Amino acid sequence: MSRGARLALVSVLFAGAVGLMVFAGMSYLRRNPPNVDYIAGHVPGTPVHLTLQTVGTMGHGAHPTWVSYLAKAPDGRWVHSTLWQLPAHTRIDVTLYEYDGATPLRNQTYGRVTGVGTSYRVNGRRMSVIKADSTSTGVAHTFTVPRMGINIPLYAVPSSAKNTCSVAPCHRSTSAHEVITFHFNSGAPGQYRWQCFIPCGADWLDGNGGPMQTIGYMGGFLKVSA
Ligand SMILES: [Cu+2]
Repeated sequence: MSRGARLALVSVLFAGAVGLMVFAGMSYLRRNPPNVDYIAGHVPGTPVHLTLQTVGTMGHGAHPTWVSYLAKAPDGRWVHSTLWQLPAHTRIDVTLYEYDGATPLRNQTYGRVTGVGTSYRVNGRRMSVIKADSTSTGVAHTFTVPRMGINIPLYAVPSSAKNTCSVAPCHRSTSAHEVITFHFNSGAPGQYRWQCFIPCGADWLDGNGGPMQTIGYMGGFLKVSA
């Protein structure tokens, strides 16, 4: 084989290897959690019940130590996903079971309830702001949808709680939790980014890496369509 032919062969093999690596990387990045569908079976004009939970550690899967959201699908299964398909112009009644402890607020703004009128309740009690002036109680996470002007601080389980949950999905009957309820209108069709704004990615730079940057854990999309 001539020198030129060998060079060409090596180039082709190298390009092939690079292509494979790029493909593998892209398919890794494309690997999204499943959509949770609240549109199929929805009766127009009736509210959608969106039941969520936040956990301090997933306890299994790709990242067992990460904090996470989970959603209860209409069939009652807990799904590890933050991509939720919602019908447009519909009242969304949210019940969120919060199982995690507090992370100090870096900005008191995220302790304020906005965008859901006076509907916000913690364990049935109406509140409009959660002050996180100590590390024993306060805010665990937020549910924030910037384009809708929604910020929901999630009241934390106190650090004195004994029966804390470490493996998701957590259960109300066995683990310490807070119940947060509110409602909002899904509005016009669109993809609405939502995320937690408490830097809860422990062990990452400023708490903003890992679960804070990964769809399926501390952020996702409200996929609103007609
Ligand atoms: Cu969080």
